[in-house]
Amino acid sequence: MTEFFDGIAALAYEGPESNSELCYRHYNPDEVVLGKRMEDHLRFAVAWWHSFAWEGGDPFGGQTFERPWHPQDDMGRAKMKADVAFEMFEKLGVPFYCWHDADIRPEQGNYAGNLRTLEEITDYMAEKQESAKVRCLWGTANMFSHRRWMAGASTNPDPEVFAYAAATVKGCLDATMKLGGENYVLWGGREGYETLLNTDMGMELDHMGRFLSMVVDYKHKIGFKGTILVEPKPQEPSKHQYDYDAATCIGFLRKYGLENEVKLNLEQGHAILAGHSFEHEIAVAAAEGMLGSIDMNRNDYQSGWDTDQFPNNVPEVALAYYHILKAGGLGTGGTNFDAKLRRQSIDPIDLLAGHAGGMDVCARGLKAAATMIEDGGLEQALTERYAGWKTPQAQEMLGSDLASLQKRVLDEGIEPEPRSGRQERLENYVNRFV
Ligand code: XLS
Ligand code: NI
Ligand code: NI
Repeated sequence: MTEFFDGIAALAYEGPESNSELCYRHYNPDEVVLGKRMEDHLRFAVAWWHSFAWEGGDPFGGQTFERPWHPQDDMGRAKMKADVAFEMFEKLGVPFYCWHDADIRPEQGNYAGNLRTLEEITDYMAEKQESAKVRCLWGTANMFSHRRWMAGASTNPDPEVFAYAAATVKGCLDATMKLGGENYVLWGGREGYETLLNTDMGMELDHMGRFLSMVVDYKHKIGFKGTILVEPKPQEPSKHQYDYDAATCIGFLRKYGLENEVKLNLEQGHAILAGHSFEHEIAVAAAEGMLGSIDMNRNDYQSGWDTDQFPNNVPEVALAYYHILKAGGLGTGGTNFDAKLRRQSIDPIDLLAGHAGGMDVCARGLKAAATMIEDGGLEQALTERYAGWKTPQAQEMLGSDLASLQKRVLDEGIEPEPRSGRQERLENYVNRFV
C-alpha cells in the first residue's frame, strides 16, 4: 500500500439522497438494466495518461501536480505509480484501465531500452492483476509526443520512422496481450499534415493503410483475441488529421480492405471538434457495424480544443447510450474516461471525485436511455415516419429507374404533401426521461 490515498475509503453506492462527498449516487454496478448488470453495460476504464502521467501543464505553465512518482524517469517511481493506479482502480471499483507505453514505463531515450522497461513494468502490472479485479481494456502506443514522431509515425516521410513505429506497435501489442487486453487502439496523433507544400498525401495514406494491415496480420499471428480499434479525431494536433471522423475512418478502412478487422473507438470531445454530436458518430459507426468502444469526456464548448474534461451533462450522455444500446452494446469495448482534472485540482481526492462524478453521470445517462428504449416512443416515431417505405410499391421502386418513376408520377399525378418532422415534440419526449 502507498500513502497517496491515505484516509480515503473505497467508494460505495449510497443512492441519490446521500450527502457524502465521495460515493456513488447512481452507479450501482449490480443493478440490472435491460437484463444486464450496469457494470457490464458501462465497462468503465481509467486512462493512465491523464490520471497518473499528466503533470498539470498548459501552454503557459508547467507542472502543478506534485505526485510522489514525479519525475517519471526511473523504474522505482514507475512501479510506485502503478501501485497508486491499482489502488485507485480498487477504490473506485472500476473493471478496466487503459494505457500508452509512455505512460507506464520510464523513458530510456532509445528503442531497446524502452522495450526493456515496457516489458518490466507490464510484468509488474500483470502480477498485480493476479490479485486485483481490474483488467486491461486496451493498450496503445504513444507515437506523437517524442520529437521523432513530429512528421507522423506510419505516415512519416522517413522510412526509418515507419520501421520504428512498426517496432513500437509490435512491443505494445505484445504487452497488451500479456495483460489480457480486450482491445488495441491506434489513435493517429501525428498522422496528418501541416501544409500540402511539403506533403504527398496519397503516399502517406497508402503507408498508413499498409501499416494498419501489418498490425492486423500481427494480431492474428500471435493469436490476440481483442479488437483492433482506430480512434478518429480532427484538426489536433496536426492541422489536417487523416482520421477526421467516423465516416472518414470507415471510408479509409474500406479502401484498404480492413472493414471486417478494425472497429472504431469514438471520443465525445473529438466528435464535437469534428462538428458532430457524439450520438452522430456512434450512429455512423453502428450503421456500419463498426462501433468498438468509447472515450468519454467533454470539451469546453467555448474554447474549441480537446479539453478532456469529465462528463457532466446527463442529456448528452443519455443520447449517446441510447444509440449504443440500440446498436447492441459495447461488445469488447467500454467507457474509457479519456478525461483529466483541471490543473488546479491538485489533491488526490480530486482524482477520485472526477471519476465518481463521471461514472454517476454515465449511469444516469444509461438508465435514461434504457427507459427510453423500454418506453419505445422514439422507435415508434421512426416507424411512423418511415411507414410509407413498408409498402410493396415503395420497395419495388428501389429496383426501378428514373424513366419509370417519371411515368408513375405523371400517370398518378403524384404531388407529395409535406408532413411535420415533429422535432420539438420529440425533444420534449426525450426531456421526460433525462
Ligand atoms: C487524444 C486521444 C488519445 C487517445 C489514445 O486526443 O484521445 O488520448 O485516446 O492515444
Ligand atoms: Ni481518446
Ligand atoms: Ni482526445
